[in-house]
Amino acid sequence: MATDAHSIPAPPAGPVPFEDVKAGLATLLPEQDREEKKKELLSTLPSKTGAYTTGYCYKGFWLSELVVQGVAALEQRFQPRPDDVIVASLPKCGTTWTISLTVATMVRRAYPPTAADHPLRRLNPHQCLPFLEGLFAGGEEGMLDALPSPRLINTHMPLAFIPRATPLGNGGRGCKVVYVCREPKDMVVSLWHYIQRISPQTTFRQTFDSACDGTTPWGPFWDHFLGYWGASITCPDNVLFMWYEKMLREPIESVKRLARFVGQPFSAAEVEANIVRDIVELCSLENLKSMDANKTGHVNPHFKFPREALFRKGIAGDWKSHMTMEMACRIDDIMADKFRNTGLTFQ
Ligand code: PAP
Repeated sequence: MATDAHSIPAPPAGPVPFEDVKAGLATLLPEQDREEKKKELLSTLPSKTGAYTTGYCYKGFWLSELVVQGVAALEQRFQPRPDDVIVASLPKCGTTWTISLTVATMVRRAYPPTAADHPLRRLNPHQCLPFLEGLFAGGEEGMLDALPSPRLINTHMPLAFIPRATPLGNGGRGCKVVYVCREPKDMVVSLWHYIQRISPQTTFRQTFDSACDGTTPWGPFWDHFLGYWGASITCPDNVLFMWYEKMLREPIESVKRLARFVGQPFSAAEVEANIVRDIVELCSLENLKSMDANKTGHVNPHFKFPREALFRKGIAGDWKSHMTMEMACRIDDIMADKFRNTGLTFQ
């Protein structure tokens, strides 16, 4: 019997809003297996108890207990597809904004930015895509296999832990990584305000000292930045390096660059129809802040950061109202030392 092609529904094209599909994708490794593996690994790692969590140093990077749980599996087993887009960053460097812009750019055919049912109008941006290390930590990595391509994935992991994301670590075939970094002094200020929401006793000085000694979560910040910076130079088709400050100055150009990078450039007709401007407006701090989905709930079930804490001032230079000259010089000196001869600069 001849197959009627019209009766076969087309497979859903990605990226799909993760929150909408994740319940149907659930898979779990046996709890005991994960707990035992975690204990075994933790006992071998240097640790440091900070203000709201204990960090463990895994291959030079400081990870929380939860993240450590899945890091080895992630490193060994995460196999990106060539059309995956991974949004990577250190916390407080512009993750939520970059996720929003990437989601809005990549789903614009299914959901034009002015659509009333746009995922960013009903979900927190972080709910729109899976958090890579969260899935591996929870034994839920199988969910990734079930997602339609192109997949959009978020991570705070250093590039070293997703080695197959670039052609160098994957026999010549990488995926796409959009990395956003931020001037470290502002990153520290933003991190402190965020930590305060679950740990009000944490002082700015404590957060600052942790950043300077490299032990803030997923740090040291310099090694995190430099891993992706180096790859953006050697593999520019695979890693796009963005600066939060530059995105603030040039939002339209930044979104166009992002769209070209992920292989979905805006047509002249789309630009004419103000689609780029509409995406920038949809993802603006004020607009996202006003959405119900961003006013209630928590970012993740383990650390009870309120979602609304993801949206604060969103400016460059806030460090000036928090740091003494001595503090600012200390970070500037670290940057000068670590970034010397790398070409990485901040304006
Ligand atoms: P995360 O890594 O925990 O997701 P992340 O989104 O990287 O956090 O950082 C939050 C910062 O981005 C906040 O900066 P601030 O504390 O200096 O204000 C937040 O205000 C800012 N931010 C969030 N959304 C946007 C946006 N749409 N536009 C510009 N900045 C934003």
